[in-house]
Amino acid sequence: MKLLKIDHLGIAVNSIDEAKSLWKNLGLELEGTETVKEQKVTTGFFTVGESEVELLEPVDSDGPVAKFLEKKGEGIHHVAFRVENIVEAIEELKQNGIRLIDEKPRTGAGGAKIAFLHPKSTNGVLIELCER
Ligand code: CMX
Repeated sequence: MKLLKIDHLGIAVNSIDEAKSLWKNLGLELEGTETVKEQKVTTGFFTVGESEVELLEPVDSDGPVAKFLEKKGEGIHHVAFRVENIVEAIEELKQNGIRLIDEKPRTGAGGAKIAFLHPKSTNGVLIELCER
């Protein structure tokens, strides 16, 4: 497997509505929001060159982003890398002993196939693999 590019940076925020004005001042327009029920989050995307910034606002107090905000406050939540074939990538990482959160891809925002690696096996950074 090979990481192809940074697909997006996920940033946890309390409110996309409040956070979007910063990104407007940085020259970016919010392209729309989408609630991903399974992840208990609403996402808002901004395109930056060939990558994106994804704001993450919790919709439920027991979801992963709500827990992150409670523990660490607003900030970078995950880095997502594009891969060509996520099923093959997961299999290869498993064989190499990398701890995975998802052993099968899930559907994320925009219909992407996504899978997370556990931050305990990735130098403390939550990594998402993403196939579009
Ligand atoms: N980045 C880095 N470390 C993180 C983290 C993050 N985003 N979230 C949690 N951690 C760390 C915690 O600090 C904690 O470390 P310590 O034990 O040293 O304190 C450890 O991971 C366990 O954290 P926790 O608060 O007890 O939380 P959980 O174990 O319940 O869950 C995690 C952590 C990463 C397994 C969970 O958040 C998860 O499954 N994440 C994947 C799904 C997700 O994040 N979805 C939201 C985005 C969806 C999208 O982009 O569409």
